[in-house]
Amino acid sequence: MLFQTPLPSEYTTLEASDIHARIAARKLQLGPALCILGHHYQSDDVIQYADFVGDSLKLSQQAASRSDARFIVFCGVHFMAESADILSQGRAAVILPHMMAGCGMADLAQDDAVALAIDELRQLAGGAKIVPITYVNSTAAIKAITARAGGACCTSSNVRSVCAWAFAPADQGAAADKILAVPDRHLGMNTAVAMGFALDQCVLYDPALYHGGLAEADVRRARFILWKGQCYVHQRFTTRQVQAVREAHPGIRVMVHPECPREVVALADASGSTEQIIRTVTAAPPGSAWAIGTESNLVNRLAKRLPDRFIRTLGDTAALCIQMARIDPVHLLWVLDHLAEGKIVNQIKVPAPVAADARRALERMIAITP
Ligand code: CIZ
Ligand code: SF4
Repeated sequence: MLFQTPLPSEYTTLEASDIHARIAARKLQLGPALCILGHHYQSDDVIQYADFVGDSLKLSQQAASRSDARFIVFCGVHFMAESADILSQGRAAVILPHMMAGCGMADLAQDDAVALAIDELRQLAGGAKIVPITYVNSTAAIKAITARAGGACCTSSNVRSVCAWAFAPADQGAAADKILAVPDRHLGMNTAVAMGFALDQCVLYDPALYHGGLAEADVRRARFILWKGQCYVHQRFTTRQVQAVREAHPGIRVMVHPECPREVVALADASGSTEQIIRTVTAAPPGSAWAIGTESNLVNRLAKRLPDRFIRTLGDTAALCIQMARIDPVHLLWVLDHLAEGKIVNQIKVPAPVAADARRALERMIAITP
């Protein structure tokens, strides 16, 4: 976790209305040189200032296409700002308003541990080809390792196409015998099941254990080797909640994110990435009812935007990502004030050799995406 300089007291004592007025003034002053990106999991307090709202890939592509922007302020988490920096190739300075906005899941995979896992698994696999497929929720260093090992990145929208590419023969894909899915075991498992693989063709690699806790026979049997990582926000959704919401609201449709456990995805009516959830519920008829298993800021915003539908979160308590919540208006103001004075604080800059390889893993994914 990176260190965030505590804000001076002149910031921490500001009233919300002053913060709002000052951010609005800074946006006007900085004009087209400034581009503020807001991830779907950010609160409305922050989203109101975003020039673009989207998932991490869409936002990074937006960052890459804005040739007039010199400063990209990324209201999201660290790995997203890294991807924006990698894809914008030095055209703009990418800034994260709070340096401790990490990702609980990305933190569960360290680059040296992933490199070691690839070596170990290749030894245990007895000549079978293992290709890493890395969820974008990971450090740039792991994306770079992925490219060097012949793999690609994926998002929750395109994971199936990327895994199909991995298994395709060498003239169309990576000719993998096995995929190492990093770092989200649930996304990996849900994808394997959706592609028709059996549960016993999926094994868990625990980086805390020797050889990931796997014997040679486990690796030989497996088609999907799942890194033992997960998102605490999505992991908490349960099949009991799906049953309870159906009892309370007969006819309600349940849609969950594929970072949720397999049993929950299996019981839900549908699953999909943030963009797919928004698209599905927006296209649904007025009067329809939805229980959504993902971060609550997205669900609450969708409910506000579509008042003619009944939309609620799955479960009785809010599912909040505390790392996302570290980005707040006062930290946004603090970075904008510095920019207005010609100073850049909290810049996210991926070292050039890492960025070049990580870009290959991201570009491979973009080329595969239908
Ligand atoms: O890639 C993203 O933005 C995340 C974290 C989730 C999603 O489903 O879009
Ligand atoms: Fe990471 Fe989960 Fe937060 Fe997404 S919701 S940024 S996966 S901790």
